[in-house]
Amino acid sequence: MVDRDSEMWLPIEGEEEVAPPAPKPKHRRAPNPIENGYSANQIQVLEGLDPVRRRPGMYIGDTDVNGLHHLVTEIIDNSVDEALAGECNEIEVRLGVDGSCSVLDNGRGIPVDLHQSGRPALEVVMTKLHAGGKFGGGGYKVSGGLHGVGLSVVNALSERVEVEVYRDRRVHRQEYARGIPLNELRSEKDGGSSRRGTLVRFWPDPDIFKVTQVFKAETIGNRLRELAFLNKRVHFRLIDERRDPWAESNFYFEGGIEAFVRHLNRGKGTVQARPMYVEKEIQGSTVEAAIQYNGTFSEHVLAYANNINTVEGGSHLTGLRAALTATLNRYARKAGILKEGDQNLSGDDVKEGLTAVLSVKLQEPQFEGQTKTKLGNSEIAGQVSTVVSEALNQYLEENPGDAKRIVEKSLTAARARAAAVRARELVQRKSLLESATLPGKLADCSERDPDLCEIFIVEGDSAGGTAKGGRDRRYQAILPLRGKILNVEKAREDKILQHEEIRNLITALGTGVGDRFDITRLRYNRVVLMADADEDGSHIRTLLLTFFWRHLQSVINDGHLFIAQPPLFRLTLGKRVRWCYSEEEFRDAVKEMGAKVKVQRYKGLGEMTAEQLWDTTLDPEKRVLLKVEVEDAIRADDIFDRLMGVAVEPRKRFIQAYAKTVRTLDV
Ligand code: 0RA
Repeated sequence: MVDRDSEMWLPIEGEEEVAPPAPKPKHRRAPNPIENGYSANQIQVLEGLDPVRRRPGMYIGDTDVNGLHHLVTEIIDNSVDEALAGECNEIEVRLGVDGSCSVLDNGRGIPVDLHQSGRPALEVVMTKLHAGGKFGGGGYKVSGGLHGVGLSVVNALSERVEVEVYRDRRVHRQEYARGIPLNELRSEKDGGSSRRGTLVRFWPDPDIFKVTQVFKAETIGNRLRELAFLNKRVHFRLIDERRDPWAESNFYFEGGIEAFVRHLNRGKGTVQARPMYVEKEIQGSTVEAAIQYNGTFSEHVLAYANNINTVEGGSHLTGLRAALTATLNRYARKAGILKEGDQNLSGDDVKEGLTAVLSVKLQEPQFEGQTKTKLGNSEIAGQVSTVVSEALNQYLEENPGDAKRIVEKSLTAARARAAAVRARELVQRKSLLESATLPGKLADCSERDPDLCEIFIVEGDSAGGTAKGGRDRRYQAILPLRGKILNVEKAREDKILQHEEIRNLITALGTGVGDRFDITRLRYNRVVLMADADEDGSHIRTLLLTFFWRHLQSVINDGHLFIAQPPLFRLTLGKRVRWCYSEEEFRDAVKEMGAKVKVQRYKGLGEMTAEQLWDTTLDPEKRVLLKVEVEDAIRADDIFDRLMGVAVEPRKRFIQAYAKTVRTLDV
């Protein structure tokens, strides 16, 4: 496997293939702005895409790095639609030194014949809103509903786009600038080649995007890997021409989401030798599911509808869970593992150590919810449940050893859960009562409006003392934690909730935990982790991050979690004082201030006075907080597994690599 960009991901033996080296690039000129005037016809076209240029956020979310990558996704999704139609099995993405991104597929090619408007279909697709995927009557059986407007949106937001369509031994070309055709569609013989497909190359418009030269190979590679899992036997390739030598990654999975589940479970110990896997068409939908229990206590279920990660869940996920619980209970009764009088396993009992990927493809997906990532189609619940129940039942019958281990794991979970309920009640009951039962170590703020409040979670009592002295007590609370908190990746929920430091933390935050977690009860708008700038501090920070990720995820997702940045050095020259927050800044400052400068290195928060801590780290006017953002939930899970989980070997390397790049904590 060639996947040099992301060493986070290890190859799966035999699953990813190495493709032949990519051909040399043709030389490309830089994009030109619009050179000439345009005809009446083209003005109309401009009007068609004008809303996109005026309000890009409506179409691609934002005009930041995320929006930029959204463009790439839009283009790739069109090619994936073609693969869904069974017409394409190779998709290649290239990132050019000239700031371009190209997507090439070997599908049927965008139609080039005349549309009823009198213009070539390709031009209409590129220049009219909503003329995307379902264009031309033929359309697709299934299509990623979220991204329907694709090509024209990218065209509108690009300084330049070049399209080539290979069909009927001819190449058809057209270029555009900010959505306007620069010329008529041209067509010529394809030099004897009978290839077919579509090539779209675009240069994002610097007038629209805050940044343009920043396509992230890792972000795009992660999406391609996910798509390769979800669309088995389609080759995905990423070529980063900006690197020297070029970096090429290939993603191809014969086993589809079965390989995905193996991938998610690697290094976690298995309960089942191999995943249960099924793919079946039912009433016009395709249901594909892979399930494998591992040796951990966490649940990891990913649900997709038409390749879109439905993070808010929906009817398909309901169907999967119903099937899992019902089938395991039925089997456990039949096999005599559950006896008469024993309670049934609950939905929660069968979650422990569960890794599952569910992918449905359906005709007319309805996406609902806040972020349009909840599948609404009610018919799909029954379809998923039917397919999964039947396949899982057969799997259990054929693999009695695995079946027994799964059921017994669920039974153990049931017992542990009963204990956890008791432990949790202790925490919840406390947090329901107001400040009287807040942890004694919490130095709370006087303000009561959560929007205005911040809490600093500080390592150690001594640093806690300094922070208490330095804070603005009106709106800043301090919670000192003694020593290291528990590694939640290695413990069951009941153990976690018995841990005093964790209980203090949950009580102080006010949200509760588990099925009674309620983000609206969060008592502070900003939750700031403040640890020393050394290895110990970074370990503690990671433990805390893991805890938030696994148990209080909305605190992260809703943008409440931050990391404080205490300074590393204090430089003084006469009366001049300068704080430096990184080694780099320090080196530059020393160069600038000269050899006479006095240097003090700060190893811990405790070495600072209260006033210094305020000046450098607490004062909202001067401090720099890093917001914890999760760009890619799959990767985040993976990182935390590796950092904290059972696989010990890669852990150290990660803590080191990761602690340094904790800047934006792009997990
Ligand atoms: C509409 C109809 C047909 C193909 C496509 C669109 C198509 C669009 C894209 C976008 C990127 N790659 C693509 N490949 C195909 C079917 C045309 C036919 O029936 O020949």
